[in-house]
This record gives sequence, structure tokens and C-alpha cells, in this order.
Amino acid sequence: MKLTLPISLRTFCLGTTLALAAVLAGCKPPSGDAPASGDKAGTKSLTVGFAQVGAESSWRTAETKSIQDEAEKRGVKLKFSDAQGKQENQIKAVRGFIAQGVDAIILAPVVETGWEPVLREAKQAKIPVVLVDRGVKVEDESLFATLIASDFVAEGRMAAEWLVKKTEGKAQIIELQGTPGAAPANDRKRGFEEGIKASPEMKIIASQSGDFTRTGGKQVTEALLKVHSGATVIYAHNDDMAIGAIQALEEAGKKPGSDVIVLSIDGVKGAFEAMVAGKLNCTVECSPLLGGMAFDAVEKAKAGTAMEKKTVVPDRVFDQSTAKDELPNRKY
Ligand code: GZL
Repeated sequence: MKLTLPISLRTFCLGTTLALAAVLAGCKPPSGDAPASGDKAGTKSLTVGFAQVGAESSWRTAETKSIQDEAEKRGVKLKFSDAQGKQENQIKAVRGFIAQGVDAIILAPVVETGWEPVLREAKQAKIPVVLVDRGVKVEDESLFATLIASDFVAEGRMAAEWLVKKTEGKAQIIELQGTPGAAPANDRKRGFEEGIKASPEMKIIASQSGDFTRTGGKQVTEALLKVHSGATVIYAHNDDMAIGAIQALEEAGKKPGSDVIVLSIDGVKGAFEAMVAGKLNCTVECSPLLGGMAFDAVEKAKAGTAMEKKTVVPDRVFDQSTAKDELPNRKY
């Protein structure tokens, strides 16, 4: 028996179907860079290895959490490895992931060089490698699927530009470098040097690595202050070292934030608290909340979808004039 619907009812049914289709289409996350929070379809049954640098800073632990939380949200089985700051441990971890036949690897490389052999092994095993937060120097860029990171040279330059304005181009600077050979240490140094180049009365009077840790920043500052008591600025490649430097300055009887200007990079909550307390002058944000973008990239790599070789995460500058309003908004 054939059922004939009256025109008004047919129009209603068609309209409802179209509306439903539109709603469903609207629920689908855009294929762009937005974290696909609710969509579990693409990565549901994946096993992903995450080779992390370590836990040297509060930025780093926030990044670990972002990736772990996102894996859980998407139902991805995550194998986590903490390299304790050593490249050899990270290489071992990556080899371990390859041996276990994971679907993809997320790698936050400790240093920039020395990655070719292990990345080639991953490529041969057809396991895509997504780089997060730090880049590598390799001749063959097909050895990794994509890099999701901030522009560290720009961060260094932004810090310098803020300082040029603040000091009217006059400063005796102690620089606390990050881990030797790490992309953010190399690039934040370069960007900062570029930014002060046009100001002949701004000088880096000492520059040493504090390894991106609070203890490192404190110890190096203690030692350098003994030789360079006339320093007027401390520029640290991350907030944790700056917080260590603040302690060293206080112990040396100096007032951080006024006797000595302190500026750094990352934008962690502790830095905002230090700015509100008047002890840190400026921080350049560098977001560790990379989980959503990292797993979007994993999904695309697995689906064979083309993607950019690098996604630059945008950063902003904060100082004491904006810190108080921003503090409640900080997610890390
Ligand atoms: C930046 C990241 C750096 C942070 C540090 O992407 O690699 O390493 O600035 C961290 O705090 O330890």
C-alpha cells in the first residue's frame, strides 16, 4: 500500500530533515586548528606514544597535563615517557614506541639536533611523528608530520622591545639561558639580541644556562651577581628561572622588580603572581596548552590529510600594568 502524505506534511518532513542535517553539520568540529574536543571518532582506538622532555618547569607540567587530558577526552591510549631532560632517554623512548607498534608518536624534543636516525626509523615503520613545542633541525622535513610551537625568536624580540621602552635603551643585562641546544634557548637568545641591537647602551654583560629550572635560575643568578653586582636587568628564557633569580636577588639584599628589572617568557600563573607582587616586571606568553592541536594533527596524519609543516601558536606580552586583570584568566 502506498502512503501519500499531504503537501504540508511533506514540506514539514523535508524541512525537519534539512534542519537536522544542518545541526549535525554544525556539531562537526572545523577541520582547521581548533581543538576537536567532543569528537572521539578519529582517534578513538589509537595508541599514541608521547616522548616528553621531563618536568623541569611549571610550563612543562602544564603541557604534559594538556596532552594527557586531551588523550583521555578522545579515548586515545597514551604511552607516556619522561626523558628527565636527556636526549638519549628520549631516543630510547621513541625506539620503544616504534617497537611496540604505536599508531603515532608525539615528541617534544629536548634539543634541536641529532634526530635523523630515530626519525628515519619511525618513518620506515610508517609511524607519523608530531613535534610539539620544540623543533628539530633535519635536512629531510618529511621525517616529521608537523610542528606545533610558538615562534621563540619573536618571543625574544618581544621581550627586548618591552625592555627597550622600559629602560629607554640603557641596561646592563644578565641573561639566563634555557637548556643548551634547545630550540627555545637558541631562538629566545637570538630574538632578544636582535631586539636590543639598535640600542648601543644595552649590553648583555653575562649569559649562562639555568637549564629552564627554578634551582638553575637561582644558582646561576647567585654566582653571577657576585661578579656583576651592577646588573640592572635579568632576562630569563623562562618564568621558572626568573622566579629562581628573584629569590637570589632578595637573598642578595636587592629588590627584584625595582632595583633590578626581571623579565621572562612563558606566562605561567607563578609569573603573574610575581608581577602582582611587584617582583617580576614582564612575561611573554608561550602557551603549553597544545593537547587539542597535537591530537588534531595525529588524526590528520593518520587520515593522510595534508597539513602545514608548522603551526605557530600566538603569544602575547604582559607586564605589571595588565597582570592583575589577567591573573584570574590564567589556565596554567
Ligand atoms: C617552550 C618550552 C620551554 C618553556 C620552558 O615551548 O619548550 O621549555 O619555555 C620549558 O618553561 O621548560
